Amino acid sequence: TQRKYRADYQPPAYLIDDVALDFDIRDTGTRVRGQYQVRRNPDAAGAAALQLDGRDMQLHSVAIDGRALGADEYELGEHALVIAAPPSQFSLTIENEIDPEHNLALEGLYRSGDILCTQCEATGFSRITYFPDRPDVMSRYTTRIEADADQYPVLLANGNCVESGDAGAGRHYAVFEDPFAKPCYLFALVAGDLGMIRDSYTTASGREVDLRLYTEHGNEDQCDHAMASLKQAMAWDEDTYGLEYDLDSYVTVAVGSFNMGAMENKGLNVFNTACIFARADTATDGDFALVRDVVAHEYFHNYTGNRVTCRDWFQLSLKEGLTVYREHQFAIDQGSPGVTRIGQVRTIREVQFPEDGGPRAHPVRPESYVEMNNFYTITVYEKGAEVIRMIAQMAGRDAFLRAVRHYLDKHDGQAVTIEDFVVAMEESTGLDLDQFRRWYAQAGTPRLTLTTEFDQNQLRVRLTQSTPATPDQSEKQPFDIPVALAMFDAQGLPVGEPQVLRLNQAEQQWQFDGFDAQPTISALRGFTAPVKLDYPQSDAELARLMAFDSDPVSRWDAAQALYLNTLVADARARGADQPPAAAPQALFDAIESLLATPPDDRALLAEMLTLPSETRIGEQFDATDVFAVNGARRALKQEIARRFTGLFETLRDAHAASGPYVFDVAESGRRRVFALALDYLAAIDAPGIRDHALAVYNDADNMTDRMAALGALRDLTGDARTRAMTDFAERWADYPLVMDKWLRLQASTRRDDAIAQVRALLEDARFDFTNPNRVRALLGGFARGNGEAFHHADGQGYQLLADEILRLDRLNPQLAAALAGLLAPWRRYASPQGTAMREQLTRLAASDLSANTGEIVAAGLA
Ligand code: HT7
Ligand code: ZN
Repeated sequence: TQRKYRADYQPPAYLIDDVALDFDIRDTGTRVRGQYQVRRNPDAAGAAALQLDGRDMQLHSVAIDGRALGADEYELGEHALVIAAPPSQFSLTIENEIDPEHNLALEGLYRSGDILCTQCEATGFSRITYFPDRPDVMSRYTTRIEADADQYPVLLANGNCVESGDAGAGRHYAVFEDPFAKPCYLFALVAGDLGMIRDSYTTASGREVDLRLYTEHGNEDQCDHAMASLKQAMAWDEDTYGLEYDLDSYVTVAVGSFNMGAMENKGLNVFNTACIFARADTATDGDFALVRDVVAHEYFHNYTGNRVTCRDWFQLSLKEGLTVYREHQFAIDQGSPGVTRIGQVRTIREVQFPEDGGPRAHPVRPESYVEMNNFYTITVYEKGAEVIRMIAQMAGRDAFLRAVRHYLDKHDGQAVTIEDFVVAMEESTGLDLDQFRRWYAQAGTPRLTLTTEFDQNQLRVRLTQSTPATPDQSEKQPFDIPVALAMFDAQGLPVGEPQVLRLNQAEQQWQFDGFDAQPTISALRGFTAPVKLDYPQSDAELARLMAFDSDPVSRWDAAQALYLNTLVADARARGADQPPAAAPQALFDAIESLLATPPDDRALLAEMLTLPSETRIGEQFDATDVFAVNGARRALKQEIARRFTGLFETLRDAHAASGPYVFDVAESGRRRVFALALDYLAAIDAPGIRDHALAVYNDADNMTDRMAALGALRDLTGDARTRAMTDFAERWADYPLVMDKWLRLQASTRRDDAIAQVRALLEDARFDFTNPNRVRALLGGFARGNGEAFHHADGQGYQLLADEILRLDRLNPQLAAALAGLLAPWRRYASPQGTAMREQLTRLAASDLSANTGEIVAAGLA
């Protein structure tokens, strides 16, 4: 396996304008016949060999302009077929055979239950046929599928069905034409016996689009929310960007075995059922929001990704950063903008910052990779979206929307680079993004410090920035960073206008005049840049901002900072075997006044009462002492619960369900507060809480309240817990996605024999090692959700994970590599944990690993 470098990009030697694919699906294997119209690329210099990528398949024949080539006329390797000097224009025919029934990597053509489906991004097409598997080769596709009519009554591929009929011997066929040229990673094929729901959408210009959503029979009643979300997304893209859908049909297929959330294949999206199914009794509010946002995300790709695509995979954030940004704006427009943004900020801080500070740190536009599948990262996606958000902020909303239109018009039908995008932004908005481009090139999270001086009615604000070294990048240049700032007086009234300071040097100073008294500063409001801000504020100042900052994100942030002050001090004390540090009265006073005058947005109240996660607390240390951090967080939670028991009971009762389930901002906000109150009461095993939670579990008409009850009961031993968990497992035995919730609960329960419990579940019939959703629920639920067992000093948690990574790597390297990512940042953990994690990485490194897992393990040990 070779490392690929961005700097080595060469245009393809040959272009393929038209592709005709013929799939003959049989129980024994699938025969693929591809006919390609190939021509020399006039823009390519140098060698004229035609490289066709391909692996894990059997080649039958190769022909040029109808003449079969002898084996000495091409070179067949493990990963490619090379024709040394073909004509400058010709028709190439390739016949090969693939084996979808035994494809557990879930790339290329594979089986998921009753469905045969494809996953081609990033390089899965080269598991289907020999082809230049790179996004800058764009072709028009015609696809013919033939299969048994009973076993596969539904046949689908990209574009419009132009012909279908009987193929004799109980078989049938269908032919599809996609009028848009596309890269092969957007190719899709589905065959199966499927149920379907159908709707239609009339575009702004009056075209009718046929909307169909397929899934295995019996699940149709879990698909309505996804369909409604699709129509919302279509309308939003028209209203916001003036973008109308461009084909006559938009087809979605939900499959149970899928490595990621969903795939935006042109006109034929394939989804993980976890990102489609949502019914009140089976899915939580969080699931409903996830489905809505992923459906919208894949739809938005139709322009940002499909109509304008990436030149090479180093440019992945071109489509993903922009599409995540569009998804974020869409989600914000669905209601509760503050709380939606808080969720986005939390993801950056709790997932992206650790990646950016660990062994796998890489720029939004990476410079090199071994296995592209390892680079579908939170940095490329979410930091990429934050970078776009900064451009949008600097340009202003309307100018930004116009600039995106300019980019899409200018590059329609092309495969382009992030640089092309930035140039289009500059051309349209007039912004100078010269220095700003460093956000794409430099890895690592900038650290800002803010200090103030107040003297004779004048406030001086000084900001500094520095970015720690990351693998392969020791020296960092200053970033161009927008830092929003507002000031408040002691009564909470704004002083002056909010400002956006632009920090673009290592150190800068600003002066503000005309103050009667020193104001309280609200800095980095709304999280204007993905940076860590070091601005020590007193508990009193934070309590003030928490009470009256006009920006909900900053109110929440002030609450988080207030909690963090205590949690960090306490974790530090515990880590040094000193007596625990007590929380200040200011913190309890702030909670009291929050409960006395809560914000109207109930979800915001819940957010403000939620303590920073263990990960966020751990991020404040160079090396985390997991037990000290967990201990500090648990102690503060219990202290708050003890002091406000009565108020939490009142809160719980005032926010209990009073009617049938509805998924909207008000109702889901109410349910969040209800769950939060249960959680606090359970933290101290408050009198009556077990029976109360069991009653909630029994009476709920929806999964959100049921999960709130189970979450509260999870760590409370006793009859109520056993009864609820047993009932849950029996009631939902036939719903794999619901059973994933159960697996997660089991794996994350605090108990002395947690590891034995996980090992037993790995053998349980309800678990399936070949299904990524099950694996993520059980092993992800354990490693991420059960800190004390996973990080137990005896290292058994790490050993369990490494055992399973080794087993999984032989079946599904993509998934195994993702799990290996949990061990890679061992340096971030204090010993003995850090050393024990490294031992398991070393053990993995000594094994015969896939390129995927090998790359992650090597990065961890570098
Ligand atoms: N563009 C899609 C990425 C994706 C993917 C990548 C690697 C392997 C499997 C995959 N499934 C989907 C998803 C998206 O960002 O919309
Ligand atoms: Zn995407």
